[in-house]
Amino acid sequence: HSADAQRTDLMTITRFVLNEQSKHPESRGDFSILLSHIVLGCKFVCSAVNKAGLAKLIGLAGETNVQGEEQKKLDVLSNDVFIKALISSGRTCILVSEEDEEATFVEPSKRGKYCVVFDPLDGSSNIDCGVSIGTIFGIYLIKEDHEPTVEDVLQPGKNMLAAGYCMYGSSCTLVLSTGSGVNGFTLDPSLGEFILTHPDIKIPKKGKIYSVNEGNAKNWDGPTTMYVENCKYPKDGSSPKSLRYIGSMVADVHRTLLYGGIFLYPADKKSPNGKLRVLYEVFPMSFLMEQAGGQAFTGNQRALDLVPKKLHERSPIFLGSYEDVEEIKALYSADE
Ligand code: AHM
Ligand code: MG
Repeated sequence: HSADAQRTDLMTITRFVLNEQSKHPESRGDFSILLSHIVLGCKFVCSAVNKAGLAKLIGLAGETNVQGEEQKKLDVLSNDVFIKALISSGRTCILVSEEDEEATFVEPSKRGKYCVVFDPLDGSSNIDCGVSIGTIFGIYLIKEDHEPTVEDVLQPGKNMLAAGYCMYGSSCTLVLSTGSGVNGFTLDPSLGEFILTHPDIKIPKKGKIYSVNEGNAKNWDGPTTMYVENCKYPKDGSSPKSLRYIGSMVADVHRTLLYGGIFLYPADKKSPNGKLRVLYEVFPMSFLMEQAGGQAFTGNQRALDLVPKKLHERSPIFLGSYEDVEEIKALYSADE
């Protein structure tokens, strides 16, 4: 019975978000419109990523096309598509992208109340070998009583209204939270629609996997070193954890969300603030983790409490299952 309902009564992401918004009588559908433009960007990137290998074969990438212009790299192309889709939604005022040094301020005639921070194509070093990559985004609401400034996005992650990512993997999966839990949608290519496939995702309380670039180990600080040592040689007699590291944040976080465990990008001597960017990598993923019942920690505070001072600021990050993050928190507070 319910299987039949699934097949004939399709819960698309648009329908899902409209349902959610109808609980807020003040909502005028603006968020649904914004989201549908983000979804358009994701579908475009998905299609481009799927063709990436082929494009090389038929001579598209890195060559000049008929108009004599150089073909754009996939990350630049993805950025252009997202910027245009977001502006044309008529619902945004400030856009911060990993690809652009400066924030984009939307001209008044096309302006709306949302600020979107995003990494259009994260993990792009994985494109050429066909490994999963993704788009990450976070959404803030601006107070409509002033001209937009960068201060409107230099806000702690807990002020985000929504966050999500889209993973271009063996399937195309969009994971979204609007602040009341986390839901996952899978693109049905034959329909061109994202369908609810992972309702109300909760991360396991504790996991059996740790995920970190261990090649940086010689430069780690004490607590990170001790934590990873504990994963391999647990002192309490429990089994060691497995190591999984793709090097693509969306894929590593997605696995962590579904299977449990911990993802770490710690500080090290060479990168004292880690590698990952606060606004469009650390915050959205931390928002999703908390909404799924996990935690996100920077090494000295709850990640979502951090107040960024610069658009492209970095921070160390430890996120995942509640109990696993508790352990790293204990190591850092013992170290103080
Ligand atoms: P990018 O924004 O230049 O693609 O870098 C971000 C990526 C993340 O997806 C991933 O978690 C991390 O870099 C991996 O870094 P490393 O190769 O140092 O392990
Ligand atoms: Mg990135």
